[in-house]
Amino acid sequence: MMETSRDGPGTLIFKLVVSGPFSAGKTTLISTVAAQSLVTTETAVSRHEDAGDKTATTVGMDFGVFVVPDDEGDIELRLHGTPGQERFRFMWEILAEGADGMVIVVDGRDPASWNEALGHITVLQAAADAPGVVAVNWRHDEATLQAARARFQHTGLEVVPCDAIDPASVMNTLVIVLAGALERLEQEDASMAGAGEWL
Ligand SMILES: Nc1nc2c(ncn2[C@@H]2O[C@H](COP(=O)(O)OP(=O)(O)O)[C@@H](O)[C@H]2O)c(=O)[nH]1
Ligand SMILES: [Mg+2]
Repeated sequence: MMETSRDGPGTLIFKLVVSGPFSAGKTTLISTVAAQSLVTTETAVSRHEDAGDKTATTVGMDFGVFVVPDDEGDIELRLHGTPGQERFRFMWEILAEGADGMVIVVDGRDPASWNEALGHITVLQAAADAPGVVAVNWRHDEATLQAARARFQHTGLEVVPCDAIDPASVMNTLVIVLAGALERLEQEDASMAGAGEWL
């Protein structure tokens, strides 16, 4: 059941989960479009973690709101970023509950990490029947996108190129997810209307 709701006159609210492997660009993607509202739990990377040159990591979650102006009232996308590491799996399930859409961020330079992304998708799709995309960050030339499409095809998620640091690119990605979520909403409205006839 969708948790989407009109919050007073005008604003339509969607819950989107942003997931994907460690360092793929989740926090970056959210902060690119939701910097003003960003709540993040970045902390120094502990020495036990293989972090490369990354100096901060997410231990909890990121949260940010991106508002899409719409003729019929604003559409508010509430972006919930999950911590990437497997030990935070329980958080993925909590954050996915009631989600209207998902964005799986992957590193196009590192196909080996896509298996981990597939694991995230399995957990998220079990927790929430929601549309979404695989956003290929960093490198997304045609060959990379083709490889990603082959790897993620069975998930039903659309594979899209995305630059997590580029607002226009992130907005494009979010609009694709939003379109899927709106389509679901219309389908549910239609089936609700059908159910109403029983009353
Ligand atoms: N140049 C560039 N840097 C990026 C991009 N996406 C992420 N980064 C950087 O890569 C590092 C890891 O990204 P982050 O968003 O923290 O990954 P997360 O673990 O998935 O949240 C950070 O230092 C980011 O600033 C991108 O599209 N372009
Ligand atoms: Mg992060």
